[in-house]
Amino acid sequence: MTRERVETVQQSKVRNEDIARAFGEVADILALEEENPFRIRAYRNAARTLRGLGEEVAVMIARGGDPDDLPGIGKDLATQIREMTSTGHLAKLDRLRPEVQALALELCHVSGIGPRRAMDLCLGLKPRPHFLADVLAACREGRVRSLPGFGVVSEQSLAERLKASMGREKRFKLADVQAIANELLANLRGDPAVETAEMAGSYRRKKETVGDLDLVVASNAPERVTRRFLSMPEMAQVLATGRTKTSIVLTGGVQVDLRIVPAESFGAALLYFTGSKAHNIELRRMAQRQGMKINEYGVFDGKDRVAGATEDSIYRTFGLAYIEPELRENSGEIEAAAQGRLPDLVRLVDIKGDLHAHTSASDGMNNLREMALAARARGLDYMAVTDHSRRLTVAHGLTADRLLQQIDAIDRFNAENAGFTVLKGVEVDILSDGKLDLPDDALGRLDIVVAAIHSDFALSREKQTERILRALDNKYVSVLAHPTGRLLLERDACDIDMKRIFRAARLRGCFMEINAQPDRLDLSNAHCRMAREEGVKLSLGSDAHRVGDFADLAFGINQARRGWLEVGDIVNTRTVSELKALLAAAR
Ligand code: DGT
Ligand code: CA
Ligand code: CA
Repeated sequence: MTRERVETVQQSKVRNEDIARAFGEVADILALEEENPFRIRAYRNAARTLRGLGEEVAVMIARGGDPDDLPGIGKDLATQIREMTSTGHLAKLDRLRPEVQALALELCHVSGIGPRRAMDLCLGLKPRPHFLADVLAACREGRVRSLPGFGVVSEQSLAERLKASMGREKRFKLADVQAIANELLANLRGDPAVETAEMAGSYRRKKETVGDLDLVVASNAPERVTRRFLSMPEMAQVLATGRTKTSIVLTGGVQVDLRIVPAESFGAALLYFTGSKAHNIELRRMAQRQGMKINEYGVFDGKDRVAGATEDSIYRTFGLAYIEPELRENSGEIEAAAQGRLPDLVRLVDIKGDLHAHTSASDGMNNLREMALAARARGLDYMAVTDHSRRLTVAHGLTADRLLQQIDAIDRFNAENAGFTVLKGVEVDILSDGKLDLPDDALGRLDIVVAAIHSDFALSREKQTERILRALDNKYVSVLAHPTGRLLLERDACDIDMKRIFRAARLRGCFMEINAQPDRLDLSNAHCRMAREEGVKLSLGSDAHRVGDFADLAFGINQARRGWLEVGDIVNTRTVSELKALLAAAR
């Protein structure tokens, strides 16, 4: 690299995350305008590619690379990436983003009314609304009922939903704040005045969504640490700042609370700010019963601090085993720690294979070989290829014939690549009546059949449950994929009788998936725990659509751990031959 180029790179402040966020917003707006789903998808894919890239695309361009070469990024998007890295702006987004669209988008998200109606509502109201509060006021003044498509009843229900959701806080998916959390930590850890810095709160408990980030720092120079924190490049707004406590909002809208304590209190502060609040309250009760006091500075027996530097020392003071952050929800973990029967939680390194992955034969971005080699490079021993079935035409779903061709291709790959196994599979669509989208003779030729619903999410509890039970009745079905269909912060879980489904699955020898896509995380932690109690085995799947997506397995492991799961609960902790035997036994 020439000196000049190095300087350009250093000057370009546009990070992959900024471009990804802009692309995500373009996709949201296009969706609002009911644009071509493929264009929308192209933007979302590009955003994910950028987020998963090891290198800043600005750096790549500076050294002569072309974003056009990145998977899933065509000419048009490459031009937009160049535009953002050189100007910091995306003119397209600025054109798309007049206030009214932003408001309509927000209205869709919070009120559940469709994109068209939201748009009509925003355009129809005079004076033009700027905030949700203006729309609420219009409802209250009776100005919405006279708009086409609205009436007194819909005006009233809109007002109620607006009121309810405006009281609700905004949340972020864990995957969307991970990069910024790491950046904050790295920045603070770079200061010699910082002895230790850790993320606490729901982020450390690995909840699927977080309300804000909580940072705990050990330092004897809090003023200096605060100054550094306030001068972070991503800082947008200071909410409050004092000697040991500061709250800011970052440019992406995430709030960060910082607490600075002396090193001898670090464990106590980390414990306190990791929470959950319910876990803290239970610990405080326990301390009181033992005649002690606990707060963010330590555990005190009278005036003596008896613990505080580490979390471990605090739990030990109360006679408890160390409790992993993922378990700290006051759902039995404190009793279990007292009785020495905490679960030995599964870890990412225990996972030997991935049981849900797509290739470019359906809607994936990489071919079979690229996916298999990437899975192997991650240390996995096997991977099931589970492309979509024919009914999902948007996803280029496979017919029985194309599936047979893929089976041959997998046989060839396995013959040429010892030491790694590609399992033959499919993600077969469950039709609305519970029948499957491919005939039994096709399914019978596979090692693993992953079944999933992709439509009719709003069926009644009774009908939805019957639909899934019918699908599970097919002896070839091995896994129920993303069982509730939820999309985090977007679509609620569908209404099903999970206990009945778990019981049927156990009898059939069918596994329940933990889908590790950070937008799904389905099953949830609560359902993971329920599955374990019902004796159903779980199957972890990345649902990868590109080579980088295998990293998402870590998000699935978070749910598994939050659901108290151990190695034995998850089938793909087994070797490929053990797994094959298990799959075959269920038929
Ligand atoms: P979030 O941000 O909504 O995803 O959830 P958290 O758990 O990160 O909650 P947050 O940020 O409000 O507070 C961080 C931690 O601080 C929380 O997990 C426990 C502790 N904490 C906050 N408020 C209270 C409280 O009123 N009592 C107790 N005992 N602990 C609290
Ligand atoms: Ca928090
Ligand atoms: Ca907080």
